[in-house]
Amino acid sequence: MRTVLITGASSGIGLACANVLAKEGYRLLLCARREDRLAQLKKELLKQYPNLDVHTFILDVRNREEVAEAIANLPEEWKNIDVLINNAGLSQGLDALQDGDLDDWDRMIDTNVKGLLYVTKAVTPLLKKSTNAHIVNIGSIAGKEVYPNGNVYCATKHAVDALNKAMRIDLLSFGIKVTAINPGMVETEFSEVRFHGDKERAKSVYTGLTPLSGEDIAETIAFVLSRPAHVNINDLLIMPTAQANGTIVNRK
Ligand code: NDP
Ligand code: 8X3
Repeated sequence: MRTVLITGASSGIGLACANVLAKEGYRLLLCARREDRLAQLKKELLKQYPNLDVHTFILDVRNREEVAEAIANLPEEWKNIDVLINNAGLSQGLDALQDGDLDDWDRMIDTNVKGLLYVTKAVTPLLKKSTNAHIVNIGSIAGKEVYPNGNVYCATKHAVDALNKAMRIDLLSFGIKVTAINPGMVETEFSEVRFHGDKERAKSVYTGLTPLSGEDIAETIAFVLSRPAHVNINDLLIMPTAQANGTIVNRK
């Protein structure tokens, strides 16, 4: 039975991955900053899958000491990680570069780039021991294109794109698979976080179209993880049918 560590499991894509991979029979290591959300998720998962092996812990991926300690202090039976899903991430603000907020920039760079690196560095020694190791990095269409006012968020996701390629090179000799999943619009808490809690503005992002759901992405990840040992899917770009690219959307 494979063990998967999912960062940012308290919401959206990460939470959907927890649900889908629980159904697939994985052992789940789930982390995020919001303890109450993780506790609730664990309760719901165990209600649905009473035999599920699940362990949750609080983690702010921006804190390098916290990341190293959290992984080092995992209970012994949770140190056999096979799959890492680098999902924790966020966008903050949607302003022209000259109007951008420096704190928003720091939060995005610290979470999406540095956090992903800290977690990967801490978990890699455990992945090296697995005979079936896989890292899935959640990038974005924003890592493939730059759209108006996307500036720093796009830069962080371009960095994820580069790191995904770098990991595939550097970890090749250990047999660790590395996959980038790059979604377009997925309706999660993402836009609410981007717009600093403005629910109306967040909702308007998805008006007049059917966006992707967290489950759509989670099911794709389950497929990627289920390929035979000799097959790796390097990079996937997944969009709602109504979205052509980062800027062109067909709203009805
Ligand atoms: P959500 O806001 O619903 O979920 C984000 C998750 O990341 C939450 O569980 C949050 O948990 C966690 N997180 C944020 N900051 C930190 C931190 N410092 N330390 C640990 N965990 C953190 O958004 P999504 O599910 O949509 O986002 C997941 C990933 O998907 C992100 O990397 C995002 O960039 C990417 N993505 C999203 C798209 C979309 O349209 N929604 C499209 C393309 C990519 P908590 O707050 O409890 O810490
Ligand atoms: C999230 C999707 O289009 O806002 O990465 O960049 S988008």
